[in-house]
Amino acid sequence: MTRQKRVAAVHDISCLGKCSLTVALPIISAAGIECAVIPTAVLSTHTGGIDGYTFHDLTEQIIPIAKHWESLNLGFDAIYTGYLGSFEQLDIVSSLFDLIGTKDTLKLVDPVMADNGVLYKSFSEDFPKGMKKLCAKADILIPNITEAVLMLDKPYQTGPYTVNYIESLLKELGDIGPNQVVLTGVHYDEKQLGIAAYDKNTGHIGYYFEDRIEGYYHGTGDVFGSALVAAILKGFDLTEAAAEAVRFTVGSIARTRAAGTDVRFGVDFENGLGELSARLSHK
Ligand code: PXL
Repeated sequence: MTRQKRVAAVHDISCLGKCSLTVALPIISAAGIECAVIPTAVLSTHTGGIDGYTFHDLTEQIIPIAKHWESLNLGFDAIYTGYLGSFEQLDIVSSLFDLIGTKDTLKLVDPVMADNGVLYKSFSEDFPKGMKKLCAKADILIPNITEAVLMLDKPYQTGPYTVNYIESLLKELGDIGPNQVVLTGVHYDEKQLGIAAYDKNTGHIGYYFEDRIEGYYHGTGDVFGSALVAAILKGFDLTEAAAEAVRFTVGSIARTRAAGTDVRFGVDFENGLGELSARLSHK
């Protein structure tokens, strides 16, 4: 049997609301991959549409945790970063890549900071510029369209988009540094929504779409990103991995819609974990 893969996931813990570490851990684990965690902050809930949340920054814990891990000589197949708790964490996470990563460690950066044209309220206006610097060190970048345009200093446009617009965004994101980019929220008509996956080395751009389900479902970016990380580590190529992650995310949204629960508290991804695990084990 080959050695079990190990990921370090660097996100906040929103204690309730199903996003960041509380989805990364179960999804990556369901694929048979060890998920070690570095919590960037502890919040009572996420910050999207829920008032009164608590927030405890954990910036000063990151390097001590990483140094302890470094002393244990374990090795990480991937480092997966998401929501960061402060501007200072951008540089700290960048040095974390060097502390616990090697040249063989895949660095996946989801530049979690905005959606639907709006920066999340916990971030200052200069956060996207700092995030762009961190993204320069990523192997795989996973932005949504809002995050992409914020980092490229372009105005936000609502869709449907043109092929030319999406493909030039992908190339400009590749120019920041990563070898591969998966852009979410891509749509060329009102009916379907999906991803575009760009490989800078081959120039190949792959697509995957599913029928759009109306409404805004919280935490789906993290559900998607975690499933993508799992599929990549299971050996799926970039577009195949992103397609698996879209299927899993859309399934989670469909169950939530059918249940009619409050969308602020996350999607029912749990009931798709068995199927995800089975699909990813076929590789
Ligand atoms: O799902 C992204 C996310 C993660 N963590 C926190 C958030 C959000 C989005 O709002 O508020 C704390």
